[in-house]
Amino acid sequence: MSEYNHKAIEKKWQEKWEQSGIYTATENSKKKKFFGLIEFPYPSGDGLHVGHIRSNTAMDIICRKRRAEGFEVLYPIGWDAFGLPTENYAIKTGRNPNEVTLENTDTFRRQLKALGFSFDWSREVDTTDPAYYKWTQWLFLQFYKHGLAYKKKMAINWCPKDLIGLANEEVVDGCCERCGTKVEKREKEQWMLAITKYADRLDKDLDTVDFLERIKIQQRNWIGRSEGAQIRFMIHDSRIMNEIGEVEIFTTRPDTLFGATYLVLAPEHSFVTNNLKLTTNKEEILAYIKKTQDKTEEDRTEVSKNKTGVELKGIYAINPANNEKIPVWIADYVLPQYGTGAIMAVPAHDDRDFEFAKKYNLAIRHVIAPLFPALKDSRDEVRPDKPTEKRKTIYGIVKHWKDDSYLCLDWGKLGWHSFVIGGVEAGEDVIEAATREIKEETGYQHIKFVRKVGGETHASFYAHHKEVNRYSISEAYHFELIDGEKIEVAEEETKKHTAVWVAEKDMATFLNLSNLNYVWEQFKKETAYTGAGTIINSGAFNDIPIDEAKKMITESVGGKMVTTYKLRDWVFSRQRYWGEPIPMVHCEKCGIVPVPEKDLPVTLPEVKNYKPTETGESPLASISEWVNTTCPKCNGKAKRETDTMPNWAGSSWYYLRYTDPKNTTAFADADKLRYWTPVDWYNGGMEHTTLHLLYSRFWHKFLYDLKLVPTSEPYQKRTSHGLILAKGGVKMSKSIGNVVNPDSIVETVGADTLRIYEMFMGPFDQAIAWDTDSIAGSRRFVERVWKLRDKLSDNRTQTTDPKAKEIKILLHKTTKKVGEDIEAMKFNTAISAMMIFVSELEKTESISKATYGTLLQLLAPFAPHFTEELWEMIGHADSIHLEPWPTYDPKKLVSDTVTIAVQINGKMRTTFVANRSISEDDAKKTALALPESIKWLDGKEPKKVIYIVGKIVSIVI
Ligand code: ANZ
Ligand code: ZN
Repeated sequence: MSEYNHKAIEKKWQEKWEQSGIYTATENSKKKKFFGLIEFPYPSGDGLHVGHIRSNTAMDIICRKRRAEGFEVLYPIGWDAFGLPTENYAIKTGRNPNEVTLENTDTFRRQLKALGFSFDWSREVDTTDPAYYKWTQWLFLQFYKHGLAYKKKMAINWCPKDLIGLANEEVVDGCCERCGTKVEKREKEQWMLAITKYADRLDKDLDTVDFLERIKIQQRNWIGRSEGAQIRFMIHDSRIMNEIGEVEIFTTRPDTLFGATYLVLAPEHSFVTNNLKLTTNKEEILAYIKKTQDKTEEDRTEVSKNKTGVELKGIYAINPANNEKIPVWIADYVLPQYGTGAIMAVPAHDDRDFEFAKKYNLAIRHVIAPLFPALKDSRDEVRPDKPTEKRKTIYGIVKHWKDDSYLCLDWGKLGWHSFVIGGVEAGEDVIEAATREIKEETGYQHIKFVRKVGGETHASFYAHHKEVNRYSISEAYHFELIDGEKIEVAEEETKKHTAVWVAEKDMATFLNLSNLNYVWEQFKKETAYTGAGTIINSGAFNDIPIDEAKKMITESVGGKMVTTYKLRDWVFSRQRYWGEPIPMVHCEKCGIVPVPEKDLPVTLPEVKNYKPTETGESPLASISEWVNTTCPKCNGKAKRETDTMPNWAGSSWYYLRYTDPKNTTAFADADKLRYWTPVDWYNGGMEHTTLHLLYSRFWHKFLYDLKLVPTSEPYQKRTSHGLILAKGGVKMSKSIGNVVNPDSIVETVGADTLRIYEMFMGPFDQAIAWDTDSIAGSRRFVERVWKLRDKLSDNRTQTTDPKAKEIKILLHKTTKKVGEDIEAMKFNTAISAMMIFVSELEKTESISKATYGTLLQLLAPFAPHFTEELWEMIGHADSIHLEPWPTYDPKKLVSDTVTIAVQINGKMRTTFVANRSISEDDAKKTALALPESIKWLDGKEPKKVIYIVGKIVSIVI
């Protein structure tokens, strides 16, 4: 037998495949198409990462299976090559980034080819190639022409030491990534893309695609669609009491309007600047506004951050629901760009407002009561056939005079464990009533009121002792006993319940009704109640279901229901050299003029050296031969736009270019787009499922509206892989020195082994740590498959082998499992199924060529080289990768034999193999005749023999 020589085999087949072009996709095909996509790599100077291989192999497996299933498959590759690391490296070394990029892509190409991916290399694209970015610029012009690209003053991150504008990813904890200096904000005119115009469709159309649920959730969170109301509050001057204006707020909870006890405006809100003169604490307000400017949005919205604010003294607002005067504040936790930049604060039902109100001692009014219905199927479940009684009750949380324990009630056979509970009669003072109840129910005499605890809670349940349904409206009060003086409790009380002392630490487990547990939590630490419930303290709107009340309350005060989005328009400018130049010129006479389409591409100037400017402009601004141009409209003096596009530009449409990468008259031909799009399956990292996915969906929808692409969504299906981490579960990074170099692994064990290892290392969607030692296991598996060839026989001898039948069944099972697992991206379990199959084959005398061939076919997508070699060795002329995918017969999945266990006196002693249809009689007879049974019976008759069909014969001696 010949030795397995991975180097020779992999080289041989990579060359053959390239010559024969078996992976070249064609759109002239009559076949159904399949477009498989992976995120094209950024060709960094570090070369290919083992993480790239994980994603690429997965999609390679899927694409190879699709080819075998008869699809015309497009599996393309390219380079997302604009980017900061290359630019920074180029600046440092004084080289042109173009040159650096070409070097890097050469390395990536060589490495990817060595792994045997079935890419159609004839369709390679490179975002930095002028023939490519001509179309990125053309697409930008379409946005501009349709009013979706516009200029706006925006704050950029500015490093005052390096004198350079920083991309968000270069700002780490508010400091410049390179020098650690605190980053400042600078206002600059930026190009924007109006993605918000598509917010609604970007959200809704997620319903039409097959994306993993967690990906849809990320997209939706980023878009941040929120339904709410805009409501106007009138503002008055406190001294002369007259109206001075109004502020409109945005809320998702108009149902809580009666609980709005103050207003909060973003410090940047125009009302503040316009009315400063009316306030009596102008200095304080101005100082606070100034402080806000240094804060990032993350700082401002971080839940754990201490909330700060300043009251606008001298003015107040009117709550339109109840006409109460309420104070007006500014606070940085209210953001200027979201909603209307102003809120009504409802501290009882919003966490941030609650924290703020506690800190500044502002009023808290409860307008939603949590409702606790007794659980379905519980003893206390509400009985529809019984009447319901509404009852006001109070909970007395009664503390011991010196210990940390509380006086509670044990309701005996009713099963309840509660605080001291009592009813309140109409008109009765609640504290008096509570004090009376405590005395009556527990006998203690000296009671001191401490405080009220939280708001109302409501509960509905069946009261067995009264045979009615109760709807209880409860308030909780904290009391303390002054001393232990006590009288005897009346029998009518002790019959119902007994008073018990419960240590503080045991309270949570003692109380066994959810409403009481909630009250106990509130007693220990009061919080806002943000959930659903019953509307209270809201005049005519009490008891109306929340969803109805939202609309009714909004309308009653002249507000309107609106939908808002967190999504903002996309800042599309970068002050960088290494990006697509934005194809615009600034003319002294005509203003902003787009570069005519016929003059595209606007190419980057070929300069040896460039540096960031000190003014925050792009390095292009100081290359005067390039900047100075003529106006396309009036031919007068003009200057080129020096901002370039962000990294996301080229990747927003690259998948479209793959369908027609060499087209010089359009970004892609309409017929080709019609054949290939949408992408059928797109796999990529979770880190790209928010922005890149959203941006490209936005571009695609825009092109769809222009009738330039045939579908409204670019990707039919989107999945994600887990990251590969270094040993120990930490990130691979050059600075730690734990980066795994794929080249050396391919060299020593081969691409096939590396591919199998990466697919076998763990569940595909989960992060996993690299383990060099385990690669040996994958290599051994490859060698075992290689060795099996020694057992090949012709088919005739095979059929007489008794094990052959079992092998046949297992082959059908394995075929089914591998096929299904590939579709579910469970590559690791597909491989283990093949490993089990190989172990079984190793136990047989001989293997048929057909069985071996099928095994090779199942394994070929995972390990394309050596399976191809073996396929050829066993006499096939055509490539294994073009063979039809193996099928299985569902009828053959079950074995017609079973293994039956034999128990003697309850202990498993032996087994036997029998036909599945064996009769009870025969099963018993066979079991009794086994040597093991004869030994145990020792000549005696068994007392009892029981047969459990297909499983056990149990013999009792
Ligand atoms: C009153 C209220 C009562 C609120 C309540 C919540 C709970 P989402 O769901 O994220 O859209 N809000 C509105 N504009 C804001 C801004 N510019 N900056 C900070 N917060 C703002 O959040 C909407 C809620 O966030 C709004 O509903 C408002 O607080 C707050 F029991 O209004 B709510
Ligand atoms: Zn002009």
